[in-house]
Amino acid sequence: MISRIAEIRSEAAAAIAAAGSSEELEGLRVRYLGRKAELPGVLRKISELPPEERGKVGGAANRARKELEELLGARAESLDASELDSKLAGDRLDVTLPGAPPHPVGHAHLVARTQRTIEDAMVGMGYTVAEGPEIEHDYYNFTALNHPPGHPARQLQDTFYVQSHPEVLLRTHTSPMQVRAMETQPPPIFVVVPGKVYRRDSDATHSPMFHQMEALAIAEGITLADLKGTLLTLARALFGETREVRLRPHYFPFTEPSVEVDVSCFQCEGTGALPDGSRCNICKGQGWIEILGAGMVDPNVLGFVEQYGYDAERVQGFAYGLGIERVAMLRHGVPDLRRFFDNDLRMLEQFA
Ligand code: 2U9
Repeated sequence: MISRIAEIRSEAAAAIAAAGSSEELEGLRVRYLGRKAELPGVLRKISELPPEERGKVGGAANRARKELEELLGARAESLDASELDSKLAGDRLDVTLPGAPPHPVGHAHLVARTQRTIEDAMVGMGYTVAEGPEIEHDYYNFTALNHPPGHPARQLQDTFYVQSHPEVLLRTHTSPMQVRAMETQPPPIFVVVPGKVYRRDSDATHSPMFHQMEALAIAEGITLADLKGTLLTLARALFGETREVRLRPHYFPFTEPSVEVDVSCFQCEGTGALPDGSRCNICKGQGWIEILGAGMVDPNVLGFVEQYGYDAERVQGFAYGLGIERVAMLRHGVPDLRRFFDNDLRMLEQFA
């Protein structure tokens, strides 16, 4: 019996040492120390042995069981550790790998892209970008911009009023934000204001809501030549490096003198004719395309912000305003402004 116990012990010890996985080890535990195993059976039947053998056999079987338990425990520990190591090695995450490129979820609307192109050109000339409220007070939209109550030019920018508060309206231009900017920042000021504006207008080139970009530059010694140089830089950023600009006299209530600004046609290079001799369809044979309105800020307008440091005797400047949709239509050959707001994917996806 003693020699059988020694046999079981050495056979089990060899098997435990050779076990390649914790699963295999658990099988060995059941096989050598489980309820139906031989060694526990010997221990259970000690009482059936002759009294003089009980001590020896019992002692040997107990020692063998304890030893196997210890071997199983130690082997389990080392198998667990190496299994964890190989799991970690297999799971390794290389944080230096480039990320999976995100699926394209869409793209900016053509109006937003045109707005950003203009912003980039203006920021390149030192301007900051400011946005302001679309619901405005009559004072900022009209009065402070030289349209006193009853002024006929108010009718040119007929808009949407709040019935219970007739002095509250949807802004007709982004100019009110320029007035607000001057109230918070003394000269010199160089700011562009993009955003939605509202007018009671609707056809292929007018929409009740459209986007404007307006610029304001006020400092000592600013002249019409600075305005023309700024517009030339902007026109070239939008329509190509070989563009020229020309100014034509015009009228706006908030600028004096005021001008309408044309850019030389980017299709016919200002000739008005196409290579086959036919009339250029973009500029209608004129060689020039009207793109915006501008002027030197009327000293009267500066009078409304005099208390914020704008002394019309000391500082002067220019402003311009343009319709972003109009620029986008010209640059991309879109024939009807309303197409920007139909949300028709066949139209929008052409500009991905
Ligand atoms: C301040 C003073 C003057 C902004 C200006 C224009 C000329 C202009 C129109 C072009 C087409 C609006 O989008 S449009 O309908 N704008 O012609 N806007 S000067 O003048 C300002 C702005 C702010 C304080």
